Amino acid sequence: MTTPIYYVNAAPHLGHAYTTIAADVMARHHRQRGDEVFFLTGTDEHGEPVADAAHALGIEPQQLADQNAQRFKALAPEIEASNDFFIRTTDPQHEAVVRSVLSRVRENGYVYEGTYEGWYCPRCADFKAESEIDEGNRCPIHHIELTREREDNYFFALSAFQERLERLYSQRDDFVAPRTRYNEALSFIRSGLRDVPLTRHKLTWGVSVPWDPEHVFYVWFDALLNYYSALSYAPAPAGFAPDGDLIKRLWPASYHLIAKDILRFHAVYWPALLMAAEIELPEHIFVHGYLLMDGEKMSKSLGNVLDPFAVIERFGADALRFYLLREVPFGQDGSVSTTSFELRYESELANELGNLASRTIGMLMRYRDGAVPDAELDPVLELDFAGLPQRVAAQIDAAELTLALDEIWQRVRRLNRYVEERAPWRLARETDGADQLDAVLASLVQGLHAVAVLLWPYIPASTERLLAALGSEDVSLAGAELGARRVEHVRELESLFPKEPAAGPA
Ligand code: ME8
Repeated sequence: MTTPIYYVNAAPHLGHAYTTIAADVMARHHRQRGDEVFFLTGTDEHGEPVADAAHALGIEPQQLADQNAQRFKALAPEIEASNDFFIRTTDPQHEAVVRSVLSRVRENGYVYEGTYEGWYCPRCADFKAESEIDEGNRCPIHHIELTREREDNYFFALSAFQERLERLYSQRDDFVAPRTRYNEALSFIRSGLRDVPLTRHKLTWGVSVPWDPEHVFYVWFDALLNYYSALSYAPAPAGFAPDGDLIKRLWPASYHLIAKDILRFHAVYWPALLMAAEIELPEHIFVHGYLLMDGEKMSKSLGNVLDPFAVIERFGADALRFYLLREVPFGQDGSVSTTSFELRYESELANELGNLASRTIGMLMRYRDGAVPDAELDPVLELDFAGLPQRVAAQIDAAELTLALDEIWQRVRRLNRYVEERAPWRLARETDGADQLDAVLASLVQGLHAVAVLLWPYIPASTERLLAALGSEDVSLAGAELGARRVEHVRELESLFPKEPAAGPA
């Protein structure tokens, strides 16, 4: 499971946090299923975006890279990302893999010398096709004027892979998801592939080309190879054989998660490059949309960023994770704002989940001293929960992280309705209500346990607190079947989502 590696030309922002959070949800979900998971993220440190930003600050690119890589590295635990490794493309081990793989591509006959001329966006580090250019000769993403570049380069013979890529897409219709992105990549391929520069002559900030040290590799080829190179030197995660070869064990990657801005690099260049190097292709590329503020893609260069650190400081990382995956249908673009964040926090996390947990535990304490009655579960609830873990898993396998969350959230709401319908406080007053009250309390707490396990990938810290109060630490997905793991006793729980969280800027 991988995220893009982020440029270190500025500090991390919410867009970066978003992809890493989504990848983390998937990584945790697969760990819950008992799958062997290696979750990779990191920073992309070479190329023009970083060199230009450093020069503007009057410092060396390496210095800027060191500063900002630390900030990206620090973001991961802040957002509760459980990544197994953090790669930096200035790691010498990564650079060595780049040189050796790209030399193999050359030995295989896919590299030649030529002259490139075209319109270039230094912020994207990308040459733009005529059809992509905005009015005023501007970059459609960064809105800056494009520069005309003419350079003697080594080229990668992308066009040699036209047929093989078309075949790949026709044989594997789940190679890119969602479908709109699959279609977009395929139509780019069908429109006719042109060869692309593999090296840059004018730049010095990059991995030097072993057969011609006057050149550095074009940053995208260096960057894409991170997914592969990391496995050659990352330490084995806990539970893996300590001296095992991670490439043999884990390659090909199961899921590359990206946003749509870098689709072409991942869905076209990357498989072609791997074919040229005779390396197995990844299984899936999952593509999400943009977080928008004021209708624009949030980005460092546009300056319209919502600071994830500030949000986390006040509301906690779980609240941010939940909000992003709930508010923006995963795969589509969606607007985010502090107003809608606060609304969801209060109405859903505090009033729905928080209340469900506190009233369920509160009633068990009040009526049964915290002991969960050993009663038959209510068949009505059993029906409502039947097949839920399987449905959630199927949604996540289809890159539907928001729909999966909604499946779970409907059960949170169902349990709250169940409390209202069965009114345990009334049963407690009735002289012959004890058996019924037992059944209602037992059913409720088992339902709460099931949703806590299912929500764990999304909101790990709060569900771990909740599960601890239910006397259970096991988060494996099998425990999300209603009643699969009996809760016997509950303990007091401090409010999961306080209504007045720590004040501060958000
Ligand atoms: O492109 N909405 O790095 P980058 C959603 N280094 N996601 C967003 C976002 C937004 N507003 N802004 C950024 C690069 N992202 C290259 C990648 S990979 C081999 C090299 C996320 O720092 C999203 O995942 O510009 C997007 O694809 C990525 O950050 C781009 O990060």
